[in-house]
Amino acid sequence: MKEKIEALVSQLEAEIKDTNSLDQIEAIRVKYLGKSGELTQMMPLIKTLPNEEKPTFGKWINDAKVAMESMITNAKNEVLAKELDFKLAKESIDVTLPGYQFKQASIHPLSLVIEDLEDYFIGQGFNVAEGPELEQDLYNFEMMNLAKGHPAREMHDSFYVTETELMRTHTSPVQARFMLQAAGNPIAIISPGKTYRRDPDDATHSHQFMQCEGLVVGENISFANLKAVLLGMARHLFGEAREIRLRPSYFPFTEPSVEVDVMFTKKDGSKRWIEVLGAGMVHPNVLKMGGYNPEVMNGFAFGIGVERIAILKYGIDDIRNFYTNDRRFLNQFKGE
Ligand code: FA5
Repeated sequence: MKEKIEALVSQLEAEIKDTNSLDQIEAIRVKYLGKSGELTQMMPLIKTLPNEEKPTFGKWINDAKVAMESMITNAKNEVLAKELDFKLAKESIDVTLPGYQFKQASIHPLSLVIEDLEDYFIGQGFNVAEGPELEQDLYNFEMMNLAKGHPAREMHDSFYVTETELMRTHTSPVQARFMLQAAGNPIAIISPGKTYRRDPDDATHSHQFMQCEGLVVGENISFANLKAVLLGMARHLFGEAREIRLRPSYFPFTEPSVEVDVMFTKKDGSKRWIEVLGAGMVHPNVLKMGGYNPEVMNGFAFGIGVERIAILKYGIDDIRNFYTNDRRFLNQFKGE
């Protein structure tokens, strides 16, 4: 009996030597120690033996079981160690390989224009202010001298979100917000940001575009001051010899109002005026609603179409290029 038990242990030892997977080891465990395993099947024999032989037989069986389990555990550990070595060898880093070339991104042309505008206006003593894109009718229209039912509201076809809130149709509401915040003190701010109108999308119009608002409030501000600031801006953006032209226009929040054209020379050498912004002297009603006495304080304001500037500066023929994230388009602005 003892020989038979020892033979089973030797048999398991021989079989387990050649294994190289956990599945094979498990199959061997089942073969010897499973419910109907070869060693397990010998255990009931104990009942058939005389009482004095039972302890010895029990010890043989138990020693064999312990030996088999220990061989199985060792074999499993060896396989796991081999698998780990294999994985580590596969994952090792070859430091002699060339490094990964990171693609350099470029700054978006609209951001370039905004940075350029900020450079100029901060140099002139302006601060940069911000306002929300989801705006109240109160700031977008009413405090801009466009009471409900004002016909000029038609010029801004709007995205209303609730009865009283809309996606701002221009950056001018920042004027109203900032006047209230400044509480009667002088102001010189610009405010670039996104604006939204229910305009059809085509080569020159988008339902979402960008503007840069400007507002100056103080004592004895003149139209000549407005013109000087805008001429300086055009020369900063487009070059020293650049001329601008002010054309009479109408905005409910400025009086008098102008549209400003910049002179451009086409490729064939011919020159033409191109409109880039609206501007004017702040309307007395707007000053009053903002908490200023128009007899004492006055000011000027302007609203620049950022895409319009980028189109002119970089010679772009379709406004939709700014929003479609085509890397062939965007890569052209590397290093600008
Ligand atoms: C205004 O929005 C005024 N708030 C500007 C202003 C501010 C005047 C302060 C006086 C004082 P206007 O609707 O003209 O004005 O828009 C200004 C500029 O935004 C335009 O010159 C144009 O360049 C740009 N713009 C208007 N609509 C669109 C559009 N759908 N897509 C792209 N650009 C647009």
